Order: sequence, then structure tokens, then C-alpha cells
Amino acid sequence: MQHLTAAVVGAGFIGPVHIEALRRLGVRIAGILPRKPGAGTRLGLSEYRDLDELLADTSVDVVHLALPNREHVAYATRCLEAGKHVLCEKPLAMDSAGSAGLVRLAAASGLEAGVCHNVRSYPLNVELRERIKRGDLGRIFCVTGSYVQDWLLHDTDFNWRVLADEGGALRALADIGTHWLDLMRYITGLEIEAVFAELKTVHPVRRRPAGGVQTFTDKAATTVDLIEVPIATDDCACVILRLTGGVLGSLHVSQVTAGRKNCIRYEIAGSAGSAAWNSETPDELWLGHRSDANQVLLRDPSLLTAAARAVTSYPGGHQEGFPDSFKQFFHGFYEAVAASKAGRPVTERRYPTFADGHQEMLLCDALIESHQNHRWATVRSSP
Ligand code: SOE
Repeated sequence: MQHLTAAVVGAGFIGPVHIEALRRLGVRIAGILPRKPGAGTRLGLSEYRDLDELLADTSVDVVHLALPNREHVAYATRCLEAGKHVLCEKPLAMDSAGSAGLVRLAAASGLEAGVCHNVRSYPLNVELRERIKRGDLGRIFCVTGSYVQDWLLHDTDFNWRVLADEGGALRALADIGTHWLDLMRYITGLEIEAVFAELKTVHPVRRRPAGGVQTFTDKAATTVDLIEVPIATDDCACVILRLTGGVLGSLHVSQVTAGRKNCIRYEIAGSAGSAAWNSETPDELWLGHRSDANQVLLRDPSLLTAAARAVTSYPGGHQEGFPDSFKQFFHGFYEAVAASKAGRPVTERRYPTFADGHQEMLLCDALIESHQNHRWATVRSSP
């Protein structure tokens, strides 16, 4: 990866995660464009003045977009038009019309365009996908799970994500639910065809600390200057799903579950066995059997399929977690960029593409429609 160069836009919660992963991979980082000048010094990077200056930097191969959702489409469009490969945070757009345009542009440009569904890249999620492909679970009957956090529990917890103007009409479902939905599509190879969603806004009014609070930061400053802000986005939601072939699913998301810091879980049941995983113990995959003792597969490269071995770096017993998932995901992405730069055809993409990001936006459309109409909504193939 040493011969490739990145630039990062955004220095909030997730921008530094991208930077750390790039450094671990040996990708050169030419500079950063933070929303507020000054973050570059803290991160040991020089700062671009604006996007024009960044895009004019001919050393930059890939631009990482770690910005509020409302900025994704405009920035990704500018980057692709300037001939840069793009890695964009999720959700890809504010709505499926925006993401559809990006899919078209990316395809026409021949550039690599990825969306940050990093949870796919935990080794045991890749392992389960391989095992399901070879038939270990038999015919899939149902999938269930949740993604729960607590950082927006109090009405004084505030962040740009709670505002529909900044993050989109859906919040918990778009911010964390899309990770889970993408993960189920990836692991099972099934598409989600219809949804039945019920959403809840626990705090219709939040009290915003003057100046705002960054994602996951401490709430110490919340006693001063609180401004009341009406909130329309979902704090939690329950969704029933219908997947390809009538497979049944259910998902619960919440950003108001005390004690659950960042917990994504699933359980998949099939005719020959079942499997379960929890991001709080990411190196363990539970395998359920009807007529045998259940198993816990520990992440150990020597016990994994070749595809899962390709996304793990450490021997068993040496935990790999959230930052590692970004490193492994970026490795797959930069492999494709390297091939493209060398003029080799990119035959396999080991990362979620803009087409996957667009599928999540189509799912979000259906979730809103279902909630508003109190009935099942079909996931459409275009906006
Ligand atoms: C905030 O809810 C957030 O940072 C998400 O945006 C990320 O995608 C997730 O990984 C952790 O939580």
C-alpha cells in the first residue's frame, strides 16, 4: 500500500479512525481538510485550505469522506469528477435519489467507490459468510438481531446526527441500523425485499449545549447554556423483514439503551444449524447444533477459511476489534485501487461499494414509508 496516497475530509469521531487505519497499512496521508481549522496539528497532518486545494493535489489517489451525511453527495461528486477514488462514510446520502446519482457517476468514472460498512470486515463475519456459502447452516429460515448504544440516552445528549437536516429523516436506523442490514445482506447473500417498521422518538425535544457535542464525547459541558431543539428523528425502532425466498427477519435498534455502548448482535437459523455473533466479543462465533454440543469458534487464523484469514492479522487470543475492522476493510479497498492504478482489471471487490450504499438508502426509503403508512413496504429497485 506504500505507493498509494490518501487525503481525509473531516476530523470528528470517525476521521481519526480512518487516519489510524491508513497509517497501520502504510498508506501515505497527504493532508486533511477538517471542518474547523486546527485539527491537523493534533493529528500530525498538514491542512488543506479547501476542497479545491485538496482536489488539485495530484499526489492524492483516494479521498476519505468523514463528514455529516448531508455533505456526502456533494463532496463525493466533486471527488469523482476530479478523478479521485472515494471512500465515503455511511449512510451514503440523505435519500436514494442522491445515492443513485453517485452510483451512476462512480460506474461511469471507472474509479473505486466504497461506503464504510466496516462491520463486514470482522474476521468471523467473513468466516460465517463462507460457511453459509458452503452450506454449513443449510437452508436459512430466519435472521434476528439488534444494534444498540447509549450515547443519546439523555435529552441533553446532542450531536448533529439527531437533526434531520444534517443526518437525514432516519437516525438510529440510518446511522447504525444500516450497518446491521448491510451485514445480513453480506453474510447471507440474501436481499431484503420488504419491511414493516415502527419508529420511536423518545425525546421530541432535546436540550442542546451551546456549541454542540461531538459523537461519543463526555457530556461534562451540558450544564451551561442549554437550548431546546425539536427532534423528529428516531431514537429507537423495531423492524420486521422479509428476505429473498421468504426468509424472515427482525431488527431492533436503539441509541437510548443504558449500558450498551456500541453493541451489534445477530443470530441466523438454518436447517442444518445456527450461528450468533456479538461485537462486544468479536473474536467468538457461536455455532448452534440440534444433535451435538454447541461450539464457540475463536478467531484463530489457523482455524479459519482462506477468505477470513485474509482479514485477520494477529494469532488467536490477541483480540481484534473496531479499529482492526477499518484496517482490514481499507486493505481490500486499496488492493482494488492499486489494481486500477496499475491498469489491471478489478475482478473482485472485497469491500462494500456505492451500489451497496445505495441499496441501504432504498431500504431507508421503505422503512420510512412503512412507518408512515403502518404497513409493509416493498423495497424498490430505484428511487
Ligand atoms: C455513531 O452512532 C457511530 O459512530 C456510527 O456512526 C458508527 O457507524 C458506528 O460504528 C459507531 O457509532
